Amino acid sequence: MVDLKIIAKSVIEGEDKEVGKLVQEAIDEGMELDKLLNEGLIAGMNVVGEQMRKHEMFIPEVLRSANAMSAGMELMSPLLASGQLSLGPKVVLGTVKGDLHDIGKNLVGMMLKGAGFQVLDLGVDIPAAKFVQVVEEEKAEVLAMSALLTTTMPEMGNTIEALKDAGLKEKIIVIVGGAPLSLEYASKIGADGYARDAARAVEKLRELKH
Ligand code: B1M
Repeated sequence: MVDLKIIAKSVIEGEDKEVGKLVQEAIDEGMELDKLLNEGLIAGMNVVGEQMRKHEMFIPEVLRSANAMSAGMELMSPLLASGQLSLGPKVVLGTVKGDLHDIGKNLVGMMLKGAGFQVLDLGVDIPAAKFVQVVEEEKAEVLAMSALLTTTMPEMGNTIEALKDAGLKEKIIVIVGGAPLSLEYASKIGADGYARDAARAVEKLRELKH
C-alpha cells in the first residue's frame, strides 16, 4: 500500500516525478481519491504553506512543490472527471484579479466536471469585467471564483457589483471559495454560496440549483 506520508513528503520536497509515480501506484491500488488528495497531496501542500509563512521555504521551492502537486493532480484529473455523462449547467470559473494561485481552483474545476457541470476555466488574474463578459456571452448559470490572498478577496465583491451593474446578478448563482474566505465574508459581499473545499463546492452548487 502506498504510504500517503511519503506522497506528502515528496510534495514538500518538490519531487514531481516521485509524486507522479506514487500517485499512479496509489490509483492502481484502488486507493480512494479523496484520501489520496487530502492525506497525500493537500497535506503536503499545507506543510509548504506553513513553512512559507515562517520563511523556512521560499518562492522557487514553493513553486517546485506546486508543480509536484500538479503532477499528481494531472493523473487524478480524468478519474475525478469521469462522472461526466451529459452536459450539465455551465460554470464560469476563475481566480480573481491580482491572484495567481490556481491549484485549488483547478481542483474545484475537476470536481465540478466530475459532477457533470460544463466548466469554462478562465484561468488566473481575471478582472471583474472579463468574468461579466464571459458570463453574458456564454449564458452561464454559475460563476465560481477563487481567491487565496486577503488582498485579492475584495475583487470577488467587485465582480458581484459588476454583475449587478450589468443586470446579471439575479440570473446567475455566484459561489466563492479559497483559504482566506469564510461564510460570513461570502454573505457580506452578496455571494449565493461559499464552499470550504472542492468537494463541498459541488455539494453547495447542487443544493443551490434546486
Ligand atoms: Co502563495 N500564498 N503567494 N503562492 N501560497 C499562500 C496563499 C499563503 C497563505 C502562504 C503563507 O503565507 N502561509 C499566503 C497568503 C497570505 C494571505 O493573504 N493571508 C501567500 C502569499 C503571501 C503569496 C505571495 C504574496 C508571496 C510573495 O510573492 N511574497 C505570492 C502572491 C502571488 C499572486 O497571487 N499575486 C504567492 C505566490 C505563490 C506561488 C506562485 C509561489 C504558489 C502558487 C502556485 C499556483 O497556484 N500555481 C503559491 C502557493 C503554492 C501557496 C500555498 C503554499 C499553497 C496554495 C495551494 O495551492 N494549496 C499557500 C499556503 C496554503 O494555502 N497552505 C500560499 C493547495 C490547494 C489545494 O488549496 O488553494 O486553498 P487551496 O484550495 C482549497 C480551498 O481553499 C478551496 O478548495 C481547495 C481544496 O479542495 N477552494 C475553493 C479554493 N478555491 C475555491 C473556490 C470555490 C470553492 C472552494 O468555489 C468557487
